[in-house]
Amino acid sequence: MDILTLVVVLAVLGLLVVVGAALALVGLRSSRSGPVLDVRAPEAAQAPYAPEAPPTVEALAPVAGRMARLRSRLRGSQALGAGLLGLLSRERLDDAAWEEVEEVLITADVGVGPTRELVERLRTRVAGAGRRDPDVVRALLREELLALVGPDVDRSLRTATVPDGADGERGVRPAVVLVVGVNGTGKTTTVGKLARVLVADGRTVLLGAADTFRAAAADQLQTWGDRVGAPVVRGPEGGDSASVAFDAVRQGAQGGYDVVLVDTAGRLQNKVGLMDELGKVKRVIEKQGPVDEVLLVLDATTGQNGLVQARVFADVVSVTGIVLTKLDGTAKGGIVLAVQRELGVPVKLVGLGEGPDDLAPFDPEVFVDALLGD
Ligand SMILES: Nc1nc2c(ncn2[C@@H]2O[C@H](COP(=O)(O)OP(=O)(O)OP(=O)(O)O)[C@@H](O)[C@H]2O)c(=O)[nH]1
Ligand SMILES: [Mg+2]
Repeated sequence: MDILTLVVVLAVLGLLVVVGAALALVGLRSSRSGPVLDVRAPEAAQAPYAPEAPPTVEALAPVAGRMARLRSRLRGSQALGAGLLGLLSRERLDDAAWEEVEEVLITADVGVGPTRELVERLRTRVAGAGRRDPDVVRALLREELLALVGPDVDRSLRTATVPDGADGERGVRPAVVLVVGVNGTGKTTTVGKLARVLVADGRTVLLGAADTFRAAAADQLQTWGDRVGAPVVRGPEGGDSASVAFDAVRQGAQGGYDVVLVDTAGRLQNKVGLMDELGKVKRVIEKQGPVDEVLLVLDATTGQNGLVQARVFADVVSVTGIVLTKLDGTAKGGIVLAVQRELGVPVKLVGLGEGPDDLAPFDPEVFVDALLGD
């Protein structure tokens, strides 16, 4: 009898275990089946989202450390560092040797003024140092190059929203960035890359396609906007670029955006009509409030020619920062020194390639180390 009871109890327990396991399995399956079901019924699951689905915004590679890529991309830069160090480590450093140092620097687009200054200071310091082993010379050269680049200059981009002085009630207005430069320097690409960094930083960005010369120009900006999740304000092809810029800034303020980036048409600095038009673009925007940042985009591979452009643009729109693009395609990084000296305006960003993440905040130390082929 007792044994029979035990057998019955065991059988009941066994049954409970089996039923429990089966229930657990079914529960697990059904909880997993949620998303699967959604996928099988796209009409029901996706319909409400589809019309407003944001474009697929690409993930962003970290901005920090991007500048370090310059070392490998500043093609042939080692030649500058090695050339200078070779010269400076010579047994005899006579006038002829110093002239060669000057030549190397000028060939690297450092510019005559900054080169003279650098050589002057180096001569004094090398003479004072007494010994001239490569490490000492290298340290001196690094220090002097860095001093010339300006390690303490404020290179921050004014892209934070700004307290709206005109109407305290409204609180803040978007930061307005105007991007200018000659044809093909990389303006549109820079606007796209910059929008990408800002959006990844949690900022809302509106793009203004004030390059109304070609429909393709606005399309190119639109492609960037779609990639990064920033809407684009466009105008009719051949329309007035100042009014598109004005609209973009107005819509940026009305829509509560953090930043409005305005792309402009490439124009040669010697085309007076086009330069006047650029001045108008800026003045028209300023009817609503100040332009916080005017970025002049210069192609590093154009060397000293870039300086001529820089001067004229600075006269027309008072540039606040320089974006030096295509540094990946030149051995002549010295243009950084020359252009800053020329305009008294810092290089704030550098383009290191055509890819979406190839834009870096300019870092003087990393730059000098890249020049020296550290
Ligand atoms: N290697 C390299 N190419 C770049 C860089 N920045 C831009 N480019 C390329 O330069 C070309 C011109 O770039 P855009 O952004 O269209 O130049 P833009 O100044 O807007 O040209 P316009 O509107 O015609 O005046 C494109 O092929 C870009 O991919 C860079 O930092 N490195
Ligand atoms: Mg363009």
